[in-house]
Amino acid sequence: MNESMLLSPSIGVPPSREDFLSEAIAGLSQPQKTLPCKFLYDEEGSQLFNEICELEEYYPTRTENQILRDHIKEISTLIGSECRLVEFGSGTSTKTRHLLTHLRNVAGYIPIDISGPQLLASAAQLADEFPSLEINPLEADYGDISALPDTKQKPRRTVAFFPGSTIGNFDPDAAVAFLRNIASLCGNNGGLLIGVDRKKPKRILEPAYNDRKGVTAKFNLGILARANRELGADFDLSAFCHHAPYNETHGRIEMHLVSTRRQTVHLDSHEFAFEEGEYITTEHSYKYTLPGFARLALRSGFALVRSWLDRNQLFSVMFLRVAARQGVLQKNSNPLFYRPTNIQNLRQTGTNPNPYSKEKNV
Ligand code: AVI
Repeated sequence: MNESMLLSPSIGVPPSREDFLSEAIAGLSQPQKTLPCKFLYDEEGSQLFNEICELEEYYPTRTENQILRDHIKEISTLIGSECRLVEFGSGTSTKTRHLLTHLRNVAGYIPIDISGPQLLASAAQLADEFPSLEINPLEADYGDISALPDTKQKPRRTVAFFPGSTIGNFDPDAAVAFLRNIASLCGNNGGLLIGVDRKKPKRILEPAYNDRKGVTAKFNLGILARANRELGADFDLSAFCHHAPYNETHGRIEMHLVSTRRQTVHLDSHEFAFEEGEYITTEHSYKYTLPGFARLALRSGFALVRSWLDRNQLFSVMFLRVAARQGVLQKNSNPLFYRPTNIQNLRQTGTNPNPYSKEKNV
């Protein structure tokens, strides 16, 4: 492992046991009990999530991969050469390999992930595959990054990569705050390549989050096992079950852990009473229409440049640029991106008529 493969320690920090404890107590004390989804992703949770990505019912991963493969030339051209590529929530960096193979003269790759062991293992593997690439892994809660590590080669621009529709795991106002931070980290001339899951009927969405093999259930229940292990809580895992309905009003999948009986759970000096049927919300997964996401991006300081869909129009990949202040051309930014983006007139590829495209319920 070379010098550049050491985790950058000072820029972002992974959540500590104290963070988990205080956030769990705060979440379980609310009228609608919650546990923050970031705590689903410890080492075991990250591995289970990798298994979810392979499930037949879970279409986002393979669909996004297909879109990236189909449009890699155009995507690489839009990103351009000599970029510093920053991946938020890099996991196994599987999707990035394809991008790194096609991008020209990459100034450096910065994978950011909350799970240190997985981050280091995949960074080490990438370093073998791309020996001349500078890789600066950052173990951190990617929602909490205040600066990015420098690269030895001066980048022409910084482009963030946020695949997998993880943006859907933020409630919309939090998504705007998170994207605003990315826009400021990328700075003038920056870009964002992002995967966004689309609104579609329940009959497709719900099986994706309630798989027959029970992998998602195990993933969800894992947060209770982690609270027992790390915080000394006494959740009885056999008295909670996984349920993930689609809430059409909010346009989101909601992951619940439903108490199957009346019970009391102890955590630190706190007691949490559950009625039978009462649930803890562990994750939201918002789905977007194209104009709906373009509006959210605009609120966040990004303008949509281009979007791509798969042939069944299940998933979208979008390229956004950090927006110039109104009417002002930014110094040193790429003139290619001065075209104003009209969200009424979005360009997208995908030739099939969209079977779900009512596009009014954003
Ligand atoms: C990480 N994130 C995009 C996944 C999703 O689809 O919202 C997390 C997940 N939860 C259950 N299945 C997948």
